Amino acid sequence: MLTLFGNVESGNVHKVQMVFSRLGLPFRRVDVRQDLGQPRDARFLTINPMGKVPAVRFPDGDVLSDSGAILFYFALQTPLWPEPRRDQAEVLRWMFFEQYSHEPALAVLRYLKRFTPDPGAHQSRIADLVSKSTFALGVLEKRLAQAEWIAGPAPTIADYALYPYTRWMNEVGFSHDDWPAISLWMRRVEKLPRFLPLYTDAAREVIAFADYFATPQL
Ligand SMILES: N[C@@H](CCC(=O)N[C@@H](CS)C(=O)NCC(=O)O)C(=O)O
Repeated sequence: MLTLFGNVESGNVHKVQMVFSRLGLPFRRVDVRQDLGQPRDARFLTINPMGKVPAVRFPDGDVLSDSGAILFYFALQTPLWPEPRRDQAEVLRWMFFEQYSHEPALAVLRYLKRFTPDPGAHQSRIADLVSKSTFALGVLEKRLAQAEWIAGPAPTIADYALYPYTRWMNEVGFSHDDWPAISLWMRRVEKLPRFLPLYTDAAREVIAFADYFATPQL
């Protein structure tokens, strides 16, 4: 069985859970918690030397990390990855936007506001991230006012990549009501087959960090 390393508070991990759920792929999850510094724990660095979740371990021991690479790997030859070359480039264009302009603003803002003990100590950084998040949401709003799905006529992994941190905008001070096209798109995503809501788990089994590394199994 596949093993997913990560936790349910992470949007990058949730993207992978959503796609596994959509594709009906069974997996177990090893709970790797950022709040405990576990992605940088020496034991986890033997799994992903980049020190980040998500990572996926295949039954033969091979490990693939980074949400975009994982989504691509599993979406190939499914309807979530289009055939025409230009459409493939469009999916990548939005996934790169997510990783460079969207997630570094919205996810880091959420981290500072929700998971640091004193968000007040980060006020100027927070102000900068609010501005960058507003811009990124504006880009999405314009796109989704003209298109039903992020990267073309049908849902792709770009929609899954952009959903979690966009949906969590309300955790960092934005209101869904101010972004009507994004809100309609989120509802469309939520109606896709086997949609997995945020903070829920599609794993068959959840293994605690210490237990997994006491007796690592493939
Ligand atoms: N580009 C990576 C980013 C992954 C990432 O930033 N993961 C965070 C959790 S959402 C993490 O593991 N942070 C731990 C750390 O930086 O120590 C991806 O999309 O998978």
